[in-house]
Amino acid sequence: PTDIKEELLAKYPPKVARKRAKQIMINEATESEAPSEILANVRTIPGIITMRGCTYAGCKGVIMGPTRDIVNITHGPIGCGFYSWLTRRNQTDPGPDGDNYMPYCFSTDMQDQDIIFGGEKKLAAAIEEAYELFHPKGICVFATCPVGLIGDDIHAVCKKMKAKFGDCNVFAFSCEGYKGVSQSAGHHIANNQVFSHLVGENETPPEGEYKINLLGEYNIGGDGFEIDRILKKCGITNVSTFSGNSSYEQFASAQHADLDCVMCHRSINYVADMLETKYGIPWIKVNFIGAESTAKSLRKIGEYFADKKLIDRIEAVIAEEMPDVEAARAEVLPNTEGKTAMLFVGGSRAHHYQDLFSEMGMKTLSAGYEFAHRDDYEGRHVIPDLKVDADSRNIEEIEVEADPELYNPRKTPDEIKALEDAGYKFKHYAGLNEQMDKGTIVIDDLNQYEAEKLVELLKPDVFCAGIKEKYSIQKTGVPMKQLHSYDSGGPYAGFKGAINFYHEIDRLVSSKVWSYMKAPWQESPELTGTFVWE
Ligand code: CFM
Ligand code: HCA
Repeated sequence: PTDIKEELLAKYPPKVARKRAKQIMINEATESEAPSEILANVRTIPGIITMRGCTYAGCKGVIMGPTRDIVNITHGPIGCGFYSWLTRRNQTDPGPDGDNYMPYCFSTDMQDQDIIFGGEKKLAAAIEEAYELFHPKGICVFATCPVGLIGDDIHAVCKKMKAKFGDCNVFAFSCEGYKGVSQSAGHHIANNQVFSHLVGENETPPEGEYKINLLGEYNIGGDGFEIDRILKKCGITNVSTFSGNSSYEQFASAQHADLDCVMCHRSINYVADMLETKYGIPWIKVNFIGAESTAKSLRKIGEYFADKKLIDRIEAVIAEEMPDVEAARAEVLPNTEGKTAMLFVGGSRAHHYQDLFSEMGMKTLSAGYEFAHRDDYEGRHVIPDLKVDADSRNIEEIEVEADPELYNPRKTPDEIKALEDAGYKFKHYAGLNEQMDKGTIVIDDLNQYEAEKLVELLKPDVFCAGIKEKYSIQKTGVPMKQLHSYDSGGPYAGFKGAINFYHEIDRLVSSKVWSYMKAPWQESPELTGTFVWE
């Protein structure tokens, strides 16, 4: 692996190589006493073709994109709104008469004259038009790069419109694309605003027993539907998902849950902390990617509520669901066992999907995140040591205190301690490195050049990443699976999702088509020619 690291760096100028060297790590797993740090959440070096997206994408597309009954208006040139319009395959189920604005792409469609003379009037008119047409519960406005550059005051416009309407919550996000080093800053900006403008608004507690919130699940390819099916079967009430298949009311009711379950640690862990501080809701890390992980997560929820009725029901559900999973696993194992994978996805999936691959007997050779932070690699214990630089300082940390009326610790300190003494872990995430084998290669903010080089050197049986990587990887003759949009597939979460994933990966790694990727002249030298420059 050390040679591979050197090969990846060999072509870079010395300064670039020095920086990239800190973002490429030969995993020491847990054996080393002082595992080395990885450099993460820092700017991409200009000129490098990164896999990352922008802050606006993380705010508008990722966090707010899946909410169906808020009108999300992009204040900016049309490309920003268009790109972030359902390309993520976030699904929603409004029911027979629920509002759903997701099929619309709302934008102020800024033109040159708006950049020169200012876009506030156009924005106010767009908000007004949306209000007249739909009378939604909420309207959100998202800043794109030019908005920040020309200085439109989107918050003032929203405040004015909110006061004017009286019955519509209008607020804005300063999520200009350049605001942070990646999508991650956009998550933070979005979550802070949802927390300050929306959570806690609905005073009536929802019906149901064993109330949880699912934080950091975005219903891509219907993952959230499958998780909700399982939770419901277990008798667990999901008060609100942040933000897959979400609605205005769900966000507004989140304070009524008794446990927060965090799926995607990167995009939302700080919301779990804020919900605990303000309302007294404890949080745990869960993972519904992988059948074993799903069972484990359900048991963890059961243990928290510590009610025999719930625990028995969870066991019954697992017992009922697992035989189909095992049958599918037995079917694919002869084809998948011993095969290898690489996973480079945004912030969580590069970790979570390793569970599915291990269930199939497949080994992860190399993995990394586009934009996660050190805690997502090394575990939450590094959080106090994280470097605060100019870029991270740019992202507002909101001050949260216990709510004078609504703060209600769900468990007494003694109850928490009893659970912890029995090995139960609150607020705990060990990160990706710990789970990966010693000697595997962990790479932060992988780029196009390194991706191709890695594939050339290690020839994985499947490479997982996003749309920008898809075709360049396939051209090397290695099957590529998108772990963002799932191509056209999914769900892959929960029990049924695991079955889908096993079959999909079996199809990819067993197909012969990839061995025909060489062009005829690459196979037969008599067809090659030399280009001569006259
Ligand atoms: Fe969390 Fe996500 Fe991900 Fe993410 Fe994303 Fe996504 Fe992703 Mo694409 S919230 S970090 S910003 S799990 S959109 S649903 S697939 S990069 S790994
Ligand atoms: C985003 C969204 C994205 C992009 C996926 C991809 C998603 O980061 O803006 O590159 O294929 O999941 O849709 O991560």
